[in-house]
Amino acid sequence: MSLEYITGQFAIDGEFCGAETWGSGHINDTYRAAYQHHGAVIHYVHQRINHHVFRNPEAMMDNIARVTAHLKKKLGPRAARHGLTLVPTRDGAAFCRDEDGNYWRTYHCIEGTRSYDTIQTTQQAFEAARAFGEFQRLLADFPPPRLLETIPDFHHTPKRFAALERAIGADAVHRAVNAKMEIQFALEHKPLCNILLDANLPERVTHNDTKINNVLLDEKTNKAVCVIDLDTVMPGLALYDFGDMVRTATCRAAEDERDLGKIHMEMELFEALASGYLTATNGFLTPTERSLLVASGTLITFEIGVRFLTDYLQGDVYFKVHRDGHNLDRCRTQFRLVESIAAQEPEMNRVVANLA
Ligand code: ADP
Ligand code: GN1
Ligand code: MG
Repeated sequence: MSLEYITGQFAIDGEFCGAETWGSGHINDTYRAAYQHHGAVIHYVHQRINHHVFRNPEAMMDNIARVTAHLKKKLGPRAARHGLTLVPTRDGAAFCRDEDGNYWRTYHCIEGTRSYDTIQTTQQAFEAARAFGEFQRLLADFPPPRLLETIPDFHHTPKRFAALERAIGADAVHRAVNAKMEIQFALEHKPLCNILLDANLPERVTHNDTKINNVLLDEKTNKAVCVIDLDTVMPGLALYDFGDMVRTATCRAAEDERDLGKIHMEMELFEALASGYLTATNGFLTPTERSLLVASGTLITFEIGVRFLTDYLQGDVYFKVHRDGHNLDRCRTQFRLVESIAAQEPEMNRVVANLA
């Protein structure tokens, strides 16, 4: 089995004694493995990289190695718990390949933490946003060369929309008939696509996948400990990150909730989120970026909804699915959330103005 083979490849002292699947990401396969060393049990996180999604895993790992090294320098002694640490292979590389050609990497497991798939408290919203904001701040002086775009045009919403239009046109698996309302919603909201691109915002080093389960919180105190899932750290806009936080940390329902009555943007969670993000990014956000914080929430929620719908129409070729219609269910929650955010935009903007 691949996992057993790779446990021997990394520079880990100790004897492998078992692993469990870990987390609920839609792209990679993550395992938490236990090793015994001098009577103590030490955990490591092994990840099989989805190389259909990340077409250049070597370059992606080079990005991650550079980013984690930069964070380590900036964080100093705090780095062991507040930054991800890659475990090299026995040959000193950042990843290895198994007998099937899959790419694997390993991180130190950050103990005493957990991630949440859904937001539960205002404190969590504040903490997550503070951590992602701090992450951007620490990378504000990231030195050249420019990071590779691990997925080109990842948040280029007009191109995401064009991909949807092609999927509707092709209707490869004859599902368009099941998604008439969602297709109509998408087409009606097409003008949203250019909000951020038209604003001439500064390029920064950003995370690009700031959903709430991509930050580890302390199990006991709920304080943010570490930003994880660095595969899409690359040049981007600060608001891609804030937008995805609004998407995943202001609504208590799951991304794939079937009861759309549960999908609401909650002002209290938004206020905590904006407060956490502004606390950390005060020194560098421009007035234009600040003025588009709320709009970024609408946009990114729409964009991810468009991506789920595209994948549904293409036959579930990108995101992991666990039931029939899973991507359509996810698309529906996103589009409902777009409506909820859009309806509350004026009040959300007042909240931001008061915080500033
Ligand atoms: P994916 O790309 O599939 O989303 P992630 O890198 O987000 O994978 O990891 C999946 C889950 O594994 C996370 O949500 C988190 O709960 C857990 N995890 C990942 N890295 C670590 C780590 N270094 N220490 C502890 N838990 C981790
Ligand atoms: C994926 O890997 P994960 O589960 O953190 C996706 C994000 C989406 C998200 C939707 C590389 O994130 O872009 O916003 O699912 N990651 C990639 O839940 O496509
Ligand atoms: Mg993840």
